[in-house]
Amino acid sequence: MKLYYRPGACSMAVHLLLEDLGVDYEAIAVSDEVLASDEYKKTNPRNQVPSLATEDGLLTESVAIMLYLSDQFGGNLTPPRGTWEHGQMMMMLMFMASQEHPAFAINMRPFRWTDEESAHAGIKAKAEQNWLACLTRTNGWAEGREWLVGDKMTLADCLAWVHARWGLRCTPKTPDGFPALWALANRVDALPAAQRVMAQEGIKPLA
Ligand SMILES: N[C@@H](CCC(=O)N[C@@H](CS)C(=O)NCC(=O)O)C(=O)O
Repeated sequence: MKLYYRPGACSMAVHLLLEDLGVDYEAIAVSDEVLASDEYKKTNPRNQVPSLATEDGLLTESVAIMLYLSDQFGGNLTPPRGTWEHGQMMMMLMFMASQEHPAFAINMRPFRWTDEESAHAGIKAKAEQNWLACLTRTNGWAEGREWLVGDKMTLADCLAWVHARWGLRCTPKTPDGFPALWALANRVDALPAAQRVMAQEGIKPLA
């Protein structure tokens, strides 16, 4: 399998799962140039990461890739299907992927939502408000617990780790504004699998 990634992007959650599973894979860093190319559209039609190339074909969408890998290889990061814990994990993953992530993306690149330059600052500000509201919800889930779901780490923690790091680029930053989420991110960061992922991606550990 090949994982197409960019350092610190949402692909890092998939990368962490691959390392945790201990399966055979190759991680391919996608440069700015390759990401923008027509050729790369064959790997990801939206010119984004992650994409996972498998023997059966290509998969995109971080949550779909993580669930596919968990179904294929098992591992310890997914509660059994049909349990309350699985439902909770899915709720959190879908929330982070469909609401939290877009809020951050719109804040970072308002020019993708309008060509009207005068509107960019307003869109940016509103998106940051939305992002912070989303982090408030995620932080609430993390309060008073070691992991987001039940008493074990799940895929939800993998994605929360990545988003908590993105929150270092907004105000208030994650450590000050969202301490429970930050503590969770630090717990994930300290895991040997996460340390290996960061070493491969050239990302600085939090501590
Ligand atoms: N819904 C997609 C979102 C993918 C996405 O937005 N990827 C970002 C990195 S986190 C990306 O490739 N950004 C580069 C770009 O859009 O130019 C998923 O969860 O996989």
